[in-house]
Amino acid sequence: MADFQRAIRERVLVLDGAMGTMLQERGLPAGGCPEEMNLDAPVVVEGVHREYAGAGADILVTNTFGGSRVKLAHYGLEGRVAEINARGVEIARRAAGAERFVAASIGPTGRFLEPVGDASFDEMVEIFGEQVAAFAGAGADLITLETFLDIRELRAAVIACREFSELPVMALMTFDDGGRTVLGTPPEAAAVTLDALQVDVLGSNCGLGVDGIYAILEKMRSVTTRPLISQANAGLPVLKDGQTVFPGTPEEMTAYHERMLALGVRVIGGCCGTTPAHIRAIRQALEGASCAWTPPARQSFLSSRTAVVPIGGNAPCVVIGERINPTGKKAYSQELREGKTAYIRREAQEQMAAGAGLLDINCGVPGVDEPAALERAVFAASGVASAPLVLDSSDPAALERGLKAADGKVLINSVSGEQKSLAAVLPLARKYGAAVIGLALDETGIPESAAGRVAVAGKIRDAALAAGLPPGDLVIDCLTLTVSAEQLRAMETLRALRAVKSELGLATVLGVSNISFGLPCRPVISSAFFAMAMEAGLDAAIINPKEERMMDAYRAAMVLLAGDLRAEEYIAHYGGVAAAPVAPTATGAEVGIRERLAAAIIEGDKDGIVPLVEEALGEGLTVMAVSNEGLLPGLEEVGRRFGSNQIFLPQVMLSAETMQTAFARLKGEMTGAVASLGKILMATVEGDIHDIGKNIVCTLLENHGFEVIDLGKNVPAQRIIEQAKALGVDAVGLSALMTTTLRQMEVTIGRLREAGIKVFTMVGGAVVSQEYADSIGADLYAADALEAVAKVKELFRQKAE
Ligand code: B12
Repeated sequence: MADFQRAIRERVLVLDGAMGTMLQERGLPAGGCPEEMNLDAPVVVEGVHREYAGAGADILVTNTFGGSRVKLAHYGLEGRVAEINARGVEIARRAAGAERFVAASIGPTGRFLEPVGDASFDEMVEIFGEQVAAFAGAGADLITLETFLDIRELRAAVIACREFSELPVMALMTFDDGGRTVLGTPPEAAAVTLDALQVDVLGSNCGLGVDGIYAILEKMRSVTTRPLISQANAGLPVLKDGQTVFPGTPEEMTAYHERMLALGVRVIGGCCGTTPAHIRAIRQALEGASCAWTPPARQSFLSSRTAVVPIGGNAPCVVIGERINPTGKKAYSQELREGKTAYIRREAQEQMAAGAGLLDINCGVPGVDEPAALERAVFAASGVASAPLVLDSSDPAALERGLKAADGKVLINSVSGEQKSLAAVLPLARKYGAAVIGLALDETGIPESAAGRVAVAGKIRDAALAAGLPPGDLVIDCLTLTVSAEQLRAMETLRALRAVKSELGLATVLGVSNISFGLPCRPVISSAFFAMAMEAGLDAAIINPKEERMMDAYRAAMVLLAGDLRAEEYIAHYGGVAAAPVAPTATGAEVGIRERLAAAIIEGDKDGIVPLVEEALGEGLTVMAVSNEGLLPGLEEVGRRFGSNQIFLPQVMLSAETMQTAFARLKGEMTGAVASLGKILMATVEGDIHDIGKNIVCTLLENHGFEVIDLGKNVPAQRIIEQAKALGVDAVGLSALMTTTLRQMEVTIGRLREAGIKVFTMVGGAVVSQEYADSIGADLYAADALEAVAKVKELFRQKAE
């Protein structure tokens, strides 16, 4: 184990190339299970490893990428996880001998985590843990987590590696040519999160050629000091005579070598399309190259799934929005009791719009299950806001649940100098890769003098270092006392703050507004204190960013302290206006019900949508008005934001589920006619999982007296033919939403004809047009559900005549 860590410090290691394509060339049938060959054809797998060893690879990667029980279940092999993964390590070890490293590979499961999917974080850790335990038992040297798209799934995999082994870990994500993972994570956010989990090497594989991977690693390097890994494809795949071909030559793989080495890339290998020839070229290019590298200076960051925020060090002071806290907020407290999240989502967005860089989340209300509430709150806030989160709780169980729910590196609020607190909170920060706020108080209370508070801060720092946290991830709160009660001691806080920075070199945070408690016009005092604290070096301020005076002080101090270079933010905010007030945000009562329905779809407010639909119906809106004037415009906006990269797949999925929930409720309002006008089979075609539009068409057809059999989504042509025949339907309706799945309509209609099944065929979906419908011989096309009903009725009427 120590060997690998020493080796990457001393030299640059060559990792091997693609496995799957090599196995296919050696007899793995298309659609076969590569990992099963560890049992059935170990000699073939070993042969591939030997070729890579012969080409000069220092690290051989096991044939276990799809070895989780979720992936193996596709082949009925879920009961053989331990065996398949252990064999994978043993085979690689035979080829590697003692002088090469064996890296045991884990890929994603393909399942989505809650709240988008149904897998829990703990379940994911357990699934990956099965593979990890097998690797450790079989003598792997390290684990490589590859091709991950979801940063939270990767967090679970890293934690499984730590829980079930002591092996070093490399963690790699796959980015598309827009520079983000499919789930919206940019390289910087991935790197901050993985760095905090203290993986040994991090980087990127697959998806891009060597130039694209270099650009990704450059971004990662801007936020991490850890060794990097590059595992590029052999160029970007192209279709040639119906076959996928990787055009990158072995020489092209080495084009970025010098720059890679200068960047601190310590492991270089290949992904899809690379062969032993590519690995040999990489090895040769490294001969004689200077492999010396000194890690850059460390700056601390926090991250969400889509963004990073620097904290401490050279970074400007960041605002932590304090409004998601039930203290003194009846409406939010009530929501927490009812398990709702509308307040959290609204405040998350409004505070960010007002200038918060981080969002504090507190769910502590008596009688509320705080761990469950914090998890819900993290999901809700992460769904609508890109700001990294500050988990605010004194209950370690709640903190742990929130840490599992978070996508990135959060800030824990807080640990104190009390032994019990240090013992409970610091291990959580280390395990889940979080930074921590340390309160300068201990068993004896808040020390009166600045020196006393600095001493407690020192104690917390020592405990954090002993727990394995980097000092940059500790942010000390010197505690704001109330000036009206202890006027002579107010400045003691700022003296402590300066000393914590200069003597201990730690970052600082303050709950600023406490200074003015008990005085009239509190923002006058609070904002002055805020500016003074910023001058003393404050790194983060917990405030209400919707309080104008506080943000005025913040923006002004940022200019004066050169945190806002060229006063850009200041000018953008105040330019042209003497002092532009923050527009009061519209409350629920001021916005029309149609807009609120649309907003609920955009935000993915699954809990809130049914009461809103009911409110709309109560106001006298028809079912069609709720749908066409409220819900659908919301979904259209979701589509626009998705198309322009403002939101990403998890948010679209939440919006889609919210839409389905709304329609399930609306369905209850429609009382269908009794007699059946005809029998219609509906399906979304194979390869396409969009079914919202098809479901609406089904509901309206039923409501207008048709008997509808809904086969669901992603339905193969064969099943549609079988069911149409077996059920003796009058019509078959097909839906498709993607250009890539359109052709399945033609295939299905062609097969219906070949099978001699005489039914009306109808087609629809955003990409379908009348022209296309005509070209494939469909009997009917409709642009929306209402038109579909009208046209189907007309068609059936003509048939009856
Ligand atoms: C919601 C959504 C999703 C949800 C779907 C959830 C669900 N249960 O349906 C999720 C998140 C799962 C999703 C996934 C993906 N999506 Co999507 N998604 C959308 C989105 C935002 C809205 C689609 C929608 O529901 N519209 C509202 C409904 C009511 O409209 P409609 O389906 O057209 O239906 C109406 C009519 O067409 C008609 N109609 C529909 N069917 C039928 C059938 C018949 C017989 C008749 C007569 C009429 C009819 O009546 C309906 C009601 O009025 C669109 C963007 C957009 N603006 O369309 C992208 C969009 C369709 N998705 C897209 C993509 C690329 C994907 C993914 C590949 C993303 C990815 N990178 O992984 C995956 C696809 C996975 C797969 N294999 O299918 C692209 C497709 C691009 C293209 N032209 O090929 C779009 C256009 C977004 C974009 N701009 O890039 N997506």
